Amino acid sequence: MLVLAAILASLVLIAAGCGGDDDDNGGGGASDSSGAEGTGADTGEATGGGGGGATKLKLTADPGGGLTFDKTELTAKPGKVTITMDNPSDVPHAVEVEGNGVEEETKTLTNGTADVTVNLKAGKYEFYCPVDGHKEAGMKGTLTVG
Ligand SMILES: [Cu+2]
Repeated sequence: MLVLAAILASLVLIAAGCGGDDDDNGGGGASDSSGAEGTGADTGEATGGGGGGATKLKLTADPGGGLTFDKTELTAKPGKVTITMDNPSDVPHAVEVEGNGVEEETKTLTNGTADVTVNLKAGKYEFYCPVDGHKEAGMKGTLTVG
């Protein structure tokens, strides 16, 4: 009987040991959560990297309400190009980028900034204000990518 009791006691200890292992597995689960956080950090890095690789350009509309941008020539490297339009006037403006199958524009606004991001290959593109009559009045220019 004493031997049997000793065996039973051993089994209980083994069972307890298994329980301990389960707890360790729980700890492993916690490690997985850390891994998920790591993935989140990676996404942040990827976003930061994309921002670093993108060309950022700025165009400012005439503060006095004239139909002009402050630049008629823009240059960028191939890839993502973000154009931020600053319109400090009460006249609504936007910026549209067009060429080589690309046609994207910012929203039209007054007294504020808007931006548009396009993925461009090397080549020449046109940028202009799509508001009626503004392009014809001179709110246009050339964006050279290369
Ligand atoms: Cu305009």
